Amino acid sequence: MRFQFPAMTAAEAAEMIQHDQTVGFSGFTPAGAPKAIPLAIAQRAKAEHEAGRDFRIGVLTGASTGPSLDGALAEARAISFRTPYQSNAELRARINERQTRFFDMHLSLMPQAVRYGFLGPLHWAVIEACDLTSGGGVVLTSSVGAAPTFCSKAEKILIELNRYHPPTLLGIHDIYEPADPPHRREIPIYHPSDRIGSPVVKVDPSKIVGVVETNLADETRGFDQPTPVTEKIGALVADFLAAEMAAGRIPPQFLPIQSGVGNIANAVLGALGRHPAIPPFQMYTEVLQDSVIQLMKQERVTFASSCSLTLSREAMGEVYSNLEWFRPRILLRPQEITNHPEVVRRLGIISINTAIEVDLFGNVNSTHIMGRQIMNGIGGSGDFTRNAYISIFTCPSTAKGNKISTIVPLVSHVDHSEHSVQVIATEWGIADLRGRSPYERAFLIINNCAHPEFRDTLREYLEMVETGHTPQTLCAAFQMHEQFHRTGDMRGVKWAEVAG
Ligand code: 0RQ
Repeated sequence: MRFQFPAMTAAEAAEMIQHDQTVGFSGFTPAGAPKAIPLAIAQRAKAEHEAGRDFRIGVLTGASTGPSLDGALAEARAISFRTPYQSNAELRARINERQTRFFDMHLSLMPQAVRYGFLGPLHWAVIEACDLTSGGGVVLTSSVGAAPTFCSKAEKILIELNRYHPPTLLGIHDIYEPADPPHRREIPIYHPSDRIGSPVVKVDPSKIVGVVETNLADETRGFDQPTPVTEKIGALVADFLAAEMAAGRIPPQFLPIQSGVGNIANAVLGALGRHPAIPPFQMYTEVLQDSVIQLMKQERVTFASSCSLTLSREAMGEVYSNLEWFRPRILLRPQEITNHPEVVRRLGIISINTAIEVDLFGNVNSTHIMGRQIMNGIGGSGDFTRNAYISIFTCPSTAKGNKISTIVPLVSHVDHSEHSVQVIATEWGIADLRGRSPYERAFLIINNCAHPEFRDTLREYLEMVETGHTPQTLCAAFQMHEQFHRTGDMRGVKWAEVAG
């Protein structure tokens, strides 16, 4: 028997949401994000604006979403504030022109910030589900994100019942919300595959005020073909981890891997999967991309705990048509659990994330272009990096046709400090910063990771001072960035002119 919830159209659902309210949407990456209701809210906002009325809402999600959510609402200028992560070009533009207030948060902290009331009242939860069980449980779709917290804290709930996702997904989710202090206990995950919660989000049925039926695929973007640079970085990271194992610093059964989003992450996983010295391994991660599905089929990845299935339509089709095979191999959990510092530290995760720029001392900028324009956000990279067994950052050594060095004297924005970052990998090599002083780190990074065209310039930077624990020259530290602003090219900086 099913609960009888009012069926309605997306437009009718959107009508209920009022200007200035805060809405928590399910979804973590475009996986599992509602599509029809946010599109209808965007249309409503446009109509309100045309009628001369203000209409903007606060938007909370798990991480990024797809074009029907962040894209449409940003295009309609309907987002007053947004957290914790985004990756949509339209929304990025609104944020950088300060039309939308964005605050960049560690993903693991977002659900508890909602529960603690730090983000104000939550008026609505809009949740994509593949089924509503007779017991009053919501069966989520391809991600969990912060949906359980949104459901428990929101005043009212709207469900997008998306028939694209099979109801047989029941059992793939593991829903667990920690108690709040002073009653919080340990999170009882001792292996990536430990199941600790419920397969459904249990909600108060009286809060569900509408159900909108849809049949829509996730709006996940495909991947670019690997390039020589991404392939090289992948191979170097795989060789580095194999050497760590050979040296006895990674146990013979290996350790669980967390890997960020994007093409480099895909290439690294592919290389790990192919490496003859690396045994089949497990993932304890937040985003599961196509490469992991292929590695599971080859039995190179034996289990994956994730927050989302961020898969191309083809890979998703493969999982759904072989769900019984994948079911014992995949668990989807809330971001508060996938990214929880306690669990990351306990399991001994090897974290692999992408940097925008890295400085000579190991500080990493993952979020800002030239210190000012936000790209996406910190996402889960900080949750993992700070607590990892080995924390690795990857990036190409240059950007914009070699005009930008991603290795700089001082990062223009700090997301991950030198105290958390252990290993840097570019297409030129690996800098293992563990146990190295700032001065030693600087030479390792220049010699192993910087593009050859920038190495002399960076060495000259270090030679400007002979004392100090960290050889930094404040008046010159951003000279490469400054020159890029002036000329569009970081190459050929003359330090003497600056120092003089
Ligand atoms: O610009 O798009 O105009 O060509 O930045 O760079 O090399 O395509 O890299 O798509 O893998 O993204 C860090 C942003 C990398 C991403 C970041 C320019 C470059 C290009 C993008 P164009 P690439 P990717 C998991 C964990 C933070 C959060 C995180 C990210 C564009 O990986 O958001 O890891 N990570 N979370 O040309 C100026 C530089 C530049 C630069 C690159 N130094 N200066 N421009 N670019 N370096 C995710 C979740 O938590 C959900």
